[in-house]
Amino acid sequence: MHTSNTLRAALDSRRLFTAMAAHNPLAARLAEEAGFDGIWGSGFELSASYAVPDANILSMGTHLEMMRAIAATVSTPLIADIDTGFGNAVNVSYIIPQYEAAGAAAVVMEDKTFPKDTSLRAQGRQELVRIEEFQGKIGAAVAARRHKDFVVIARVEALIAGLGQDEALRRAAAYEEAGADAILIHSRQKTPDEILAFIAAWTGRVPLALVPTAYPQLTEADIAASGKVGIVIYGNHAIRAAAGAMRAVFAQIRRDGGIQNVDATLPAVKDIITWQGDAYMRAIEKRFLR
Ligand code: SPV
Ligand code: MG
Repeated sequence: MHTSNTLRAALDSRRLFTAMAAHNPLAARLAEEAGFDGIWGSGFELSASYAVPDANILSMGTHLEMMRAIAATVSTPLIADIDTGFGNAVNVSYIIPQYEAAGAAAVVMEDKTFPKDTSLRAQGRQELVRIEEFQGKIGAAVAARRHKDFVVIARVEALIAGLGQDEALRRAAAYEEAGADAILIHSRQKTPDEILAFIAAWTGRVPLALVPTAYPQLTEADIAASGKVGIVIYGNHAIRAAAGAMRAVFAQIRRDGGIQNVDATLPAVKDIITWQGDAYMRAIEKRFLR
């Protein structure tokens, strides 16, 4: 079974699907081990791991290669963040089969102009394309998929751009009409009110997807209770955990003048060896090395 079948079945079941961000295969493996239903192939995380802003500084090829590496490592569905689709509807037609071939189960494409600016930055440059143009990009994505269950998620940035609920609802309905399988509605308000108002007003057939980074008080139980949200994406918790932990450990080693105190606080080298997939390699050795 292809991972897009798994994701499609989860969406059809209306059970909440949980996706954790990953910027490399190790993070994806740990997320899978922790019990998340899938992986979010976050552009923000990958950009941060290259120490550049999440503003189409990295090429599509860099993101695609990371998606290939992640999909080769985990067996849970990978939802690839393709930003604005790296161009117009023509570009989208060409990249969707590449993301499918890389092993993604879904893409999320947002209705901003290329090059985008990141959504959660205060005073970011948030410019949206015309509704008709984005409908064309969704149509191109849907027509280009090779596997019928590959999931195309349209992301509405109207609330991020400060254009209000009416514009967000108008865009979401237009994107559903163009063939989107789900609508990701994004908000950077510090309380969930804006998102809850959108959910209450949403009368479309397709499920919604949320990224509750800015309003972390909204739990999975709250989200599931709405009955309209199919996916919750934790957008940046892998890179924040990793960056925070590295910073603290590096500072302590400098303070202590050595690794004598931090050592016991870190995962053991044998843990890393396990997460590298050592057991798999040893089984191959045993079977084939003569
Ligand atoms: C990402 O993780 O790259 C996202 C989510 O697109 S956000 O950063 O909140 O825009
Ligand atoms: Mg992104």
